[in-house]
Amino acid sequence: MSALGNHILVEFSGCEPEIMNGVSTIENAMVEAAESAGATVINSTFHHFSPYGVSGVVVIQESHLAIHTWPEYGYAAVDLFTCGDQVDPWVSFDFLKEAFGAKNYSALELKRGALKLLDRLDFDINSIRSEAVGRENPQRYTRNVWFTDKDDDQGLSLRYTGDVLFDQKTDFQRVKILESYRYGKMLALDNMVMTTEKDEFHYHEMISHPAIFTHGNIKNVLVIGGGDGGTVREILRHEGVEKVTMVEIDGAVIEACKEHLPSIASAFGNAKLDLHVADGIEYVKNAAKGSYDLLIVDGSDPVGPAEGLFSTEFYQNCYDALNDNGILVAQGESPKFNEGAFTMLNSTLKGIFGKENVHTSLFYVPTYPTGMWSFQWGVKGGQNPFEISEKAETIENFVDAKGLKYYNFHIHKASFALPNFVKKMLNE
Ligand code: SPD
Repeated sequence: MSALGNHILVEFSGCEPEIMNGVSTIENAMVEAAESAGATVINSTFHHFSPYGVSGVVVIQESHLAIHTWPEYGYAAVDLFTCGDQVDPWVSFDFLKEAFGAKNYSALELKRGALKLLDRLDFDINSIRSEAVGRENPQRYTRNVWFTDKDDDQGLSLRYTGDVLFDQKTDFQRVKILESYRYGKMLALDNMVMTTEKDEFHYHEMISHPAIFTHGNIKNVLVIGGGDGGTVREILRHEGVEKVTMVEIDGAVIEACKEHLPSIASAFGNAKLDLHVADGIEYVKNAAKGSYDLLIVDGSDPVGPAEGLFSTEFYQNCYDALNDNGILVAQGESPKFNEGAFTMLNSTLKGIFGKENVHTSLFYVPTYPTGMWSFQWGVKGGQNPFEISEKAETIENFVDAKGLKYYNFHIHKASFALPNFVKKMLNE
């Protein structure tokens, strides 16, 4: 042995940009590359940068493996540093070349700690080792992988296990199910959080019960989107509801949630549910006029397949599909995260339903960026969501009987009270 360590500086290029931007794929590959060379992994930490790029390091008992990627160039700069003669960094090199699908590569090998230049010091390594045995961390290594839902300036990050339970690029979007430490399993579409096991009830109770109680006699419901199933689960808690038609554009979302989020996707077998995997925008366009008591738009954010769910034409068709007492509830974005979409939807609805017939409810969703989210309503029969005092007892009985965790009579009223800055944004 002529040196303490062997250090290879690697250039991988011609790699798939998608792979170069996948923080968990890269972390898994780096950990496996270390293990395949016979290294002992101590810890790994990986970070995804906005808008793209990954950096990370795997600390091994025999030194480290590190990486920095530039997906926009299909390029990764990789450092493979091992010491001793039991671990060969070239094994890790071969593994990563395959894992990243690198079309081109080069490597510079350096010997570190040339023994010719070092003097061995005299100290008792054996007693130091035996003392250290008692201090060993029973956990071999921990992973530090984060998922971030973000725009250019702000975001919400959740640490997750690093394992992706479902990952499919469909004709419409990238559908993923991950397991976060704090919020349980989570559905993400195009890397935006849609719902999580631990806080889904905030959203699903507030998208459904306030409108059902405000109306008082909902029988026929149309849900556009809502592929995770949480919205139809809540609607179907109401015995008076006779039929729910749900139109979700992406069948993969339904299947992924049935398999991995069964507590949310629990109503897909309900006999009152008429489920269509189809384009909701087209469905509403062709719906018979005056058919529905309640129309809920449970779409994702206004990018990708949900962009059309924020258009004037779509909401005019929703208006037409509602009967004279019908209520529309639309996923209304955030006044703190998507100010543009939030205000534009509000003015679109006011243009169609009339200023007095549009109401905004605010509620908290800890796993959506900024935590502050909205539903925006258009009412055709002049119902006022504030005027429900005589239904207080009915609501509280329902809340108790069904074990609701977010919605109650006071939350109903409070959610329509808007902070001054929001009123100003909406010219109210
Ligand atoms: N950024 C999140 C927007 C909310 C989208 N809908 C969530 C689906 C829950 N059923």
